[in-house]
Amino acid sequence: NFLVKYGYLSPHQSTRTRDELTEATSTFQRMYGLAETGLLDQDTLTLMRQPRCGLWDDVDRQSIEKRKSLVRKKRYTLMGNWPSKKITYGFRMYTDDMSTVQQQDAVARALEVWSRDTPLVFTQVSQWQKDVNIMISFLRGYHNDGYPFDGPGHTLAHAFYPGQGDRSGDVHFDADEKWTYKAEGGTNNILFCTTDGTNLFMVAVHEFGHALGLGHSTSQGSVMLPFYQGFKDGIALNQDDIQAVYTLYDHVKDNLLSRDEPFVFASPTLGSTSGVYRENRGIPSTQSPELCEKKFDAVANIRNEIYFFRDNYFWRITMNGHRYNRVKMKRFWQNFPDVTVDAAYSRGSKIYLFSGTRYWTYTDTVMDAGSPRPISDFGLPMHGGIDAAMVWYSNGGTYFFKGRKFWKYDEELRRMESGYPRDISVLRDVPTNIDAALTNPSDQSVYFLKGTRCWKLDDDLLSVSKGYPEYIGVKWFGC
Ligand SMILES: [Ca+2]
Ligand SMILES: [Ca+2]
Ligand SMILES: [Zn+2]
Ligand SMILES: [Zn+2]
Repeated sequence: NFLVKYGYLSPHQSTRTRDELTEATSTFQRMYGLAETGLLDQDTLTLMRQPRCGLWDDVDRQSIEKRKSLVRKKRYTLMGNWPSKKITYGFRMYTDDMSTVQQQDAVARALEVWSRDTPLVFTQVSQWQKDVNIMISFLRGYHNDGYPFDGPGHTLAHAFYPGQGDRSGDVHFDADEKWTYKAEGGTNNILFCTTDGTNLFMVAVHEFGHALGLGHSTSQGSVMLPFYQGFKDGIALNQDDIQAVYTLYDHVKDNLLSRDEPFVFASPTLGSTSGVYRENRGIPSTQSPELCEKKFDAVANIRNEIYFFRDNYFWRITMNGHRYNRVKMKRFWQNFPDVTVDAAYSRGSKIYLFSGTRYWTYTDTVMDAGSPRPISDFGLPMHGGIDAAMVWYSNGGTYFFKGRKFWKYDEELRRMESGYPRDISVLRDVPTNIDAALTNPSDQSVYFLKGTRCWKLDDDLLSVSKGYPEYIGVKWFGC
C-alpha cells in the first residue's frame, strides 16, 4: 500500500510479481540509505510508518541518479515555478488547535526560512483577493481534490505545485492531526515544550517547498525530505534547497507585465512525477555562489574599506571597488580564535570584533592586551550576543543591533545613551534580526544586511531608500 501510495509501484496493475515488489522495496531502501535487502524488514517498516507528506516520492529519477552517481548529481527535482519572485499567500481555513495569530506566525516563520537565503519575497493577502499564489487550508478526510486525508497520523499534509489551475500552490494540512505551535528559540519556555502533536511550522516549511515548485529530495539535511522529523530549532534550507530555488526563480524578471507572461515550463499537479526537469542554468555572475547567494555574518567599514565576514574568513573591497580574495581571519588579525564574528566596527586604528558575549579589540592587526572582554563593557545584555554593530557617519555614534532593538553608545562617556534601546521600527521598513550593518565608504550611507539582501537608509527620512532592498551580490560583488 505504501509503495503504491508514494509512487514506488504503479496503481494500474492488479497482479504483481514478487520481483516487482522486491525491486520497489529496494528502490525505497536505496533512496533513504537503508540496507538494500528488498525485504520489508524492521528498519524499512519503521521508516514507512513515520508520519510524512502526502506527495509522491520522485522515484524514477532519484533511483536512477543514485545508481550512476559517480559524479554528484543535482539531488532535487523541479516541478514548475511562479512567474514572479514576489509570491502571495493567504488563509482559507484555520485549525482550532491554536489561535489564528499563532498560525499566522508559524506560517510567516516557515516562509521566512524560504526567503532568508533566496531572492523570494512573500506577502500575506486576504483570501478574497484574486489569484493568491499559496492558499492555506486545514481539511479532513475527503476534501474534493482527489487526495483524501487519512485521519490522525501518517499523512500530515500535501501541496500543489505552481501553475495556472485553481488549486496551484495550495497547501492542505490534515485537520485530524493535533497541530502544535512553538516559537523558534522557545525551548526554555515551558509553555512551548510540547512533545506530542505535529509542529505546524516544521510541516509548513516542507509544504511551502512544494508550493514553490520543489519535489521531494533525498539530500541530507534538505527540508524536502518527505518524513516528519519533529521540531528542530534553527532549521534552514540546505545548499541543494537553495540551488533549487535559484534554478527555478533566478531567470524570473519582475515587472508590471509579469503576471501576463507565459509560464516558463509545464506545471504538473500533485502526484505527478513527470515534471519537466531543467538543467541548472547557473547563476549569471562573474563571481562565485559564495558571494552571490549566501549571507554574511558581519560587515565593517575599516579605514574606508568594506570587510565582509563569514565563518572565520573575510573578503575586502577597496573604496574604488577592487575586490580581494577571501582571507582567513587569524592570518590578518593576530591570534584571533576560530569563532564566527557576529558584528564588527572600527574607529581610527581600532577594530572591534564581537562573537557571542565576548569582544576583541585590535590596533590595526595587533590584539590589545586584555582581549577578549565581556560585551557588558558596553552595557549590552550578556545573553546570545549581538546581530550587528556600526559607526553612523552622519552623527558619529556607535550603534549596536539585536533582534528588534538597537542601542547608541557614547564612546566619550563609555556608556549607552539614554533613551536606548529603541525599537528598530523607528527606522522605517528596516527588517528585524539583521545580519550586519555599516556606513558604506563610497556614499557615506548606512546599509543593513540580512540574508542575501541589503537595505539602504535615507538619513533624513529615517526610512529605507527607494530601490531597496537590493541584492548584496549585485551591490558589491558584480553578481
Ligand atoms: Ca493524517
Ligand atoms: Ca551578525
Ligand atoms: Zn512533501
Ligand atoms: Zn488536499
